[in-house]
Amino acid sequence: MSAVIEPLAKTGVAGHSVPEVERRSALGAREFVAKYLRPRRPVILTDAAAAWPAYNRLTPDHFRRHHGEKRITIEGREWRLDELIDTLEASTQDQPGPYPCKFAVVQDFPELLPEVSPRIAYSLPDRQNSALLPDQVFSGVNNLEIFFGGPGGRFPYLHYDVLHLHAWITQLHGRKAFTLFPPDQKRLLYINPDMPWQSSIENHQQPDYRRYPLFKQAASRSVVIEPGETLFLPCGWWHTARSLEMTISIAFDQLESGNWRDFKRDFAIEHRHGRPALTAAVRAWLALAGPLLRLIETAGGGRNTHWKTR
Ligand SMILES: O=C(O)CCC(=O)C(=O)O
Ligand SMILES: [Fe+2]
Repeated sequence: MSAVIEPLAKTGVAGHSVPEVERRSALGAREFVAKYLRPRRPVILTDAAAAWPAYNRLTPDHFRRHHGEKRITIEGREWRLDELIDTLEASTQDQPGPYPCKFAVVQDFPELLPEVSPRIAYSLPDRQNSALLPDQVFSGVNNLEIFFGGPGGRFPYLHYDVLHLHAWITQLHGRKAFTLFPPDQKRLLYINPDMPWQSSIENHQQPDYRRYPLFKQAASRSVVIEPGETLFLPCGWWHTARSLEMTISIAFDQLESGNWRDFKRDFAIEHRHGRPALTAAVRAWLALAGPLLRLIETAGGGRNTHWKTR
């Protein structure tokens, strides 16, 4: 059965509509920065991951044959990867398999690192890899993940990526639909007060609009990412995803000068219930590190094409 794809754009209150997400190939680095990164405009890059050995090559069969014995725990149940892929392939839109099924590549699937290297050049610089920033700042952020999904698999909540990081998602296999809400739609998204980067709307892909009348007015745009394509999702863009068929995706985040200020604010919010002295010390350090990092980047630094493995 082919998947039903919802209308591409949902116009919001007062006719607000979200512009189409462009698909670009062979995009120049400067044009990427000027047209998409700085204005915080999403874009689909058709060839950003073309240098990866994995590009258009890693199929479910490949994982079944070469990594079938790998173990993964999803919602308390342990699976072998070959068994999980069989289950996902046999699932349907009406009876979806478990989702999300994901591994932290560096920690749990390091043999995949060469397959998804080098890091996509457009996603550099990345301050997550800077020796100036303690790893603890990024606790809870998985900086490189692989997702497996079957038809109908839905991401559980609407969100923007934690700490206002930019999100990058590359489809290794199969098509995935993303629904995107611009940052200014936040007031219509029923933000979870405890986790301000998440929406509290239940069953958000088919919500009960009587419970969430404002959500009905939110403007959004749906895009389908094809195998080999990469979605760049700027910080603060709310999103959710749905697997249209058997899919394998790679996801990671980026911190650079453009989202630094929002990152610092979200960091303070994230740690508001933590140890006050420690949080204050880290914030003071971040205030110093920002200008230093900018100097380093202006001189061409901070562009490590290796994934952060420490
Ligand atoms: O690919 C997906 O299901 C969405 C992933 C995502 O948005 C995330 O992990 O932050
Ligand atoms: Fe996300």
